[in-house]
Amino acid sequence: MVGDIFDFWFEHKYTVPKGNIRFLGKISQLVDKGIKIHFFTGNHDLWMFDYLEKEIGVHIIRDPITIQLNDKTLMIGHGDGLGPGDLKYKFIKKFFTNKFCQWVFSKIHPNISFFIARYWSRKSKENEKHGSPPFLGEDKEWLIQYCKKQLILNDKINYFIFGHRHLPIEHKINDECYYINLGDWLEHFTYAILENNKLELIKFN
Ligand SMILES: [Mn+2]
Repeated sequence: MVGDIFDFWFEHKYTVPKGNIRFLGKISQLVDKGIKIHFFTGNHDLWMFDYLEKEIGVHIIRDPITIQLNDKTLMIGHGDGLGPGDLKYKFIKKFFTNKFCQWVFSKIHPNISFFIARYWSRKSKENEKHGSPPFLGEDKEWLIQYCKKQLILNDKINYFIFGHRHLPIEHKINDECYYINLGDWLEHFTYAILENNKLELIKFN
């Protein structure tokens, strides 16, 4: 799961956010069956600390990783703050991930801190809706720019898999390499499967 699973998530010492119970129950069920589940943190839920690892047994990953699956090399991540642009977010992320800032935030009464966070989350989503046309083209898609830069460092990567863009994308970078955006599960219902050494973007019916 490549991040932004929750609209906003924060763990206090003795409490976690209301809601999400059925989803967390389903995930627990899968983990109990022995299925390994990896949660990448997104910009909406980067405050998943160790609760979900301890309580449910998912594995939390905070930065993009490069792994080998079968014969393919994959780079997987959420995709926030990668590539050129988005300087405001890149700056704010330093505070979001700062331990002291997190401590201060945790001291605010949750009725207030969650109100602020949810208001902000809603606002950023509205901006995205107004501001983002379907596919901006190679030059303007920050994640494609990021993939191309990464390919210079490691030309073995076959698939770059990200979320964050909320748009299912299968974009060929070269004969050996694709950028895949998993889309979402609220509007597009898309996910990817790697089978027989081929990665496919699939729509859940
Ligand atoms: Mn995101």
